[in-house]
Amino acid sequence: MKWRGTAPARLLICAGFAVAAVCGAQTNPGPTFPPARPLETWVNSLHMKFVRVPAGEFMAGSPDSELERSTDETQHQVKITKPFWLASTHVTVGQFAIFEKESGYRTLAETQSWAYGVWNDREKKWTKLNGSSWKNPGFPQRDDHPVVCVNWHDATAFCQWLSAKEGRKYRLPTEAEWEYACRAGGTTAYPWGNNPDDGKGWANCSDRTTAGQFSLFPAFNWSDGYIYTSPVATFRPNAWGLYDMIGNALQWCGDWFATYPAGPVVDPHGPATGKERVLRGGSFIYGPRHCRCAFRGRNSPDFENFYVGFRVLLEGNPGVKTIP
Ligand SMILES: [Ca+2]
Repeated sequence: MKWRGTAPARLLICAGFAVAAVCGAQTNPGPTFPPARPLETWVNSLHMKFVRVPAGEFMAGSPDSELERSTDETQHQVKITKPFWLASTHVTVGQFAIFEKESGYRTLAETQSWAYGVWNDREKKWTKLNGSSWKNPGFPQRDDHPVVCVNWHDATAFCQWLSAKEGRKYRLPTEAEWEYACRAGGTTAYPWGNNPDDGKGWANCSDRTTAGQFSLFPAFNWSDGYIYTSPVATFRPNAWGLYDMIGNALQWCGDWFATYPAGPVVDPHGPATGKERVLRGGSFIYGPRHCRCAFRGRNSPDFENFYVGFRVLLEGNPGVKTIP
């Protein structure tokens, strides 16, 4: 996404490989909650759990009254005509490792030996962090953490590989599908309501745990116990049983970014061409503004950073295989 704001020197230190030593290890994961009653679920060959999301309608974007809203969030009605299956969590480090091992694929960060990871405050953009990739994002990760430092092409390649492997059609969700699933029938700014102070236990965002670490933007006024990524499904799921729709790592969507329409739309999937792909869901370095359900991030499809990951969507019926 694009950054607007100032970055203290502390952030730049923590973006480097000395992160763990400088900033300390992960701390207490915080409270746990029983999962919300899920809809119909299914598990694939990588042990990825999917939730069946029903067709329906919702209001995308944010009302003018929403605090911290951006002007690109024009509220409009969206109709989703077909049910789909959405992974209940991000793609994890362990799942991405299987992908690379079986396919031989290598991410752009690996082949070029760097990812974006150092914020240049003078030029207001991310710059190279040499040696950074999903295998070494600059902080400790386990196999059950969301994979990061993957760009849009890497995420799409994962979907294509998994589709061929299983004979099913996996892809990135559209921006509309993502927001529909994030809201899960709700209309509030956050999955927990409209008050950012009520989010404790719901998400891994920039919080009191990260105070002094990631302060490009104001942090939430609670502690979630994690400075960097957390194991997927650590925090409370939304009403449809989906974890980390807000927080942990940003999620690539399939669409090119474009201005929202003012009127109702059916199954929108973005323009045919563009310069930036959509990123949704906030991350562990974001505070109240960027962790709203309606917030729209975006960046070049070649962009990879230590707070960017993805989750996948399965089209159709998982019991019906397609011809590879
Ligand atoms: Ca956090």
